[in-house]
This record gives sequence, structure tokens and C-alpha cells, in this order.
Amino acid sequence: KTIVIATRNPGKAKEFTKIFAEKGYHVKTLLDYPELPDVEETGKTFEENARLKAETIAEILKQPVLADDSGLIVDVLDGRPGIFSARFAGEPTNNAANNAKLLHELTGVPKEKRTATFHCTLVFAAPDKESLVVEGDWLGEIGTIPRGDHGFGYDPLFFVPEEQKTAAELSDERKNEISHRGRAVAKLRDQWENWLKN
Ligand code: ITT
Ligand code: NA
Repeated sequence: KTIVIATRNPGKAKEFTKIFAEKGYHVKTLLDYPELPDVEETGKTFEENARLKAETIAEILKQPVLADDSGLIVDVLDGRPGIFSARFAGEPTNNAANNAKLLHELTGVPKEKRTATFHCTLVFAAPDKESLVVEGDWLGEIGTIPRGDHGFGYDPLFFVPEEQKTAAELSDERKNEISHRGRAVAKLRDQWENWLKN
């Protein structure tokens, strides 16, 4: 059993590989298909961008494809970087520059105003089918010093109060259990085997 995920983000690829291995699936990503085009993320919402990625690649490969559009919503920044999280500090994605920009924009903002949400929208698309859409959210606070070296992206700055750790200080297993992506996948699992059959 193989599942194709329309991502070129190595951090996401690693998380999905582990999540689906536990279900008995082998994960392939666009890193395994260098010949496929980059899908331009022209949507205005996570769902629009996830649909663009999943539906474009499903159409090309003629098989079911899952895509993830995710990002960090920072309350005091009116929701930025949001759908622009990957390219907050410009293109191509530079995680260190993104984190530095985030810290810079939050200079002087006190702890109680540093609340943020990681959001993940997953779209599962297949030729001639209505796509399946699920979402997951994860609440936290933006720290003042990066901590931890697991995960990817903004994880070293995303402090999870319940764990008293940043996302990058959590084990990969623990992050997958409680993250925005883990929660979205849990919802998908309730529905996708039925969806694939119909
Ligand atoms: P693909 O489109 O190829 O999947 P991408 O990185 O461009 O890769 P998105 O457009 O969905 O994907 O942007 C997601 C960005 O949000 C990602 O690059 C990180 O900066 C951030 N992000 C999402 N989930 C995260 C997580 O679990 N931990 C840390 N940062 C995350
Ligand atoms: Na992207």
C-alpha cells in the first residue's frame, strides 16, 4: 500500500512517512518525482492551496494524492504569516530567516500576547471524485529564544504550554500525536478508507 503526498517539504515528508508507516502505508512524496511541476500556490486560503496541490498532482498521476497546506497564525500579527508561512522572509523557503523575522516582528511583545496557532488543512484528491478535506489546529505561544532541534520550520519558536516544551523539543512521536498535522490525519483516517471505496 502506497500513498502519494504532494509535498516537497522534507519536514512534512518525514512526519507523514512516520504517521502512515504505523498504518501500514508506504509514503511517496514529490521528492520521489522530481519531474513533476511545482504547483503555484495562488489560493487565498489553506484549503484552496491544498486543493491546488492535491488535485493538480492527482490529475497528472491519475491516482489518489494527499496534500498539506499549513502555517503559523500569530494573533498579534493579525494572523500573519498564515498561508505565507513558508515564504515569510522571501523565496525560496529559508527557515532560519523566517524564524529571525518572526522574532524581530515580536520584539517587545509580552508573553501573554504571543499566542499563536499552527493550522493544517489536508486535501485528499482522486480523479473523478469530490476531494476529502480535513483540518487540524494546535495552540501555542511564540517563544523568545529558539529551543530544540527536532521537527522543522517554526518548531523551535512554538512553545506548547501543556508540554512546557517547544515543538522542536518534543519527540517526533509526541509531536505527531498532538500537532495540527497529527490531528488532521486522525480525522482523515476516520473517513478515507470509505472515501476511497466510493
Ligand atoms: P509544500 O507546499 O511542498 O508541501 P511548503 O513548505 O511550501 O511545502 P506550505 O505552503 O504548506 O508548504 O507552508 C507550510 C509552512 O508552514 C512551512 O514551510 C513551515 O514554515 C510552516 N509549518 C507548517 N507546519 C509546520 C510544523 O509542523 N512545524 C513547523 N513549521 C510548520
Ligand atoms: Na508550498
